[in-house]
Amino acid sequence: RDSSSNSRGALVVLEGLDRCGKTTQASRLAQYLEGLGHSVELWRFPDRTTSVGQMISSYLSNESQLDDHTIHLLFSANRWEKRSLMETKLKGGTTIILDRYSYSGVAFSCAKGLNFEWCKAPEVGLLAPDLVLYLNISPKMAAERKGYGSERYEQIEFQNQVVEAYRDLMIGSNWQIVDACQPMEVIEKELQEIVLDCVKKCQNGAPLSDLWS
Ligand code: 2DT
Repeated sequence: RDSSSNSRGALVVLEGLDRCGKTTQASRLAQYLEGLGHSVELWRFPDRTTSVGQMISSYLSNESQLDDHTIHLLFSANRWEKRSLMETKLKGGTTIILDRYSYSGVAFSCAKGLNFEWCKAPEVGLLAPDLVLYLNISPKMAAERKGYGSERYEQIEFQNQVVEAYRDLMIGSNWQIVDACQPMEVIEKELQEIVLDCVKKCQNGAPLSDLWS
């Protein structure tokens, strides 16, 4: 692995609907990079281990009710509380594979009818990812997968709204769209190629930047 002083890790985000296969693919990606000798960590948002994360978790499992704006800001706070650690890790050469990020924050809150710009505002200044991978699946296909329907947002009409919001976020972006209905191994290979290329670019000193600023 390249350990020159200005070599940094990559921030790689996986996004998509519930049951699109993000979590599986994120952990496979991390294993793959580790196997190549890269320093890599697998993160996810919401990070349910913090006290903010525990409030989010109880909301998601319908154990508590919160105003839509309030939960939006909690999701955002949950990212802000990890920002400095994230920066330290990346600058120290560790690549972070991230299962959901600000885009989920905006997409899910917009799907409830909150204003797009209002939703983006608290995310400004978080670290911008080097790569966003969107695992593309229709709400109908996702709903047919095992384990669907146990949490608050896992309803097909709502997921249709989420897709619309993700589409707004994709406009003018350079997200990589991957067909999430392909066999798992095919998706895995496709992701490996894209991510490895990104990791190499970041090693060569591409600077970190901020989200939406
Ligand atoms: P998981 O099933 O992936 O743990 O996600 N969500 C997520 C939001 O509404 N806002 C956010 O900022 C984030 C990160 C997506 C739990 C659910 O929480 C939603 C699904």
